[in-house]
Amino acid sequence: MADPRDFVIDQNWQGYSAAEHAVWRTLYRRQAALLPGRVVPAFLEGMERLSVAADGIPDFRRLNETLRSITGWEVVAVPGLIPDDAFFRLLADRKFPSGNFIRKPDELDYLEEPDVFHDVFGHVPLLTNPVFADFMQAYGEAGLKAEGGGVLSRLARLYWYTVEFGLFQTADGIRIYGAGIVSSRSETVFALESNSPNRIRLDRDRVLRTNYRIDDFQETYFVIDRFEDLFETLGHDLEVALRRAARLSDYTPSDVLASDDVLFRGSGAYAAGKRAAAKEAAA
Ligand code: HBI
Ligand code: FE
Repeated sequence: MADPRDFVIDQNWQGYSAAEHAVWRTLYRRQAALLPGRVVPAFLEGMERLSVAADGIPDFRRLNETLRSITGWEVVAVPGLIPDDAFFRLLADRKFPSGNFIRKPDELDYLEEPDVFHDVFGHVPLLTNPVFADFMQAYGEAGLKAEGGGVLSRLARLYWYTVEFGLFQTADGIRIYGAGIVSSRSETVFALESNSPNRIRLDRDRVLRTNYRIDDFQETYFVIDRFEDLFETLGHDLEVALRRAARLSDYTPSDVLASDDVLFRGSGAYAAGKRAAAKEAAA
């Protein structure tokens, strides 16, 4: 088992350049203008309580003083993606690993590895919500258990379609809460306003069988009504469900099933356009 302490590094907050703080401010201002009315209220409350800084990349030591006092979570710096077991161990200990680097000014909208803007701006505000905070810890514990069983890829789908790309049905309409959406200007608009993707009520066992795309907007988003729904995905014999999902066939990211509770049936036009363009380029 990898020792998470081998991956945790000093944030070296003093080491950020003025240009790096400026990248944060640009991204922050874009999202702060876009999110009201589009993100769940709990996220905006978290942003305010943490004052996830408009003025530059936050110093984790200061951020953690506040975060620890609210839910006992803290942010720790890591150099990039870390092994699954170390990732889960940290979550189980209420430590959220954040990349300490920030994207370059010429890649504001797309990057492959999670940077400090995705990790802190995207993930940390909801860690002030007690139910979401407990879910994240429980997910880490479930991950540690799943490692032995060879079913981790299925559990990762649950994280992907909730923590990273989840939508939330509120009395005022659909809102975003997944960090991958919240930290992306283009996907914030796409996930809510495009006619292309499907929006389907979250069903844990269905999601465990559903492949996802890491290179483009999602073709299907799954919708919850309350953060308690997330917590419940980890009960109901999760380990049995993971083994079953690993035996059964996978669904593609665009499949819509007869058993789905479909809130919005997407046209699929965005993904179809991308596929046609790729074919053209290859021909
Ligand atoms: N490491 N830094 C970092 N951030 C992640 O989100 C992450 C990781 N390692 C593994 C991992 N995620 C996945 O296994 C989970 O998404 C399931
Ligand atoms: Fe993330």
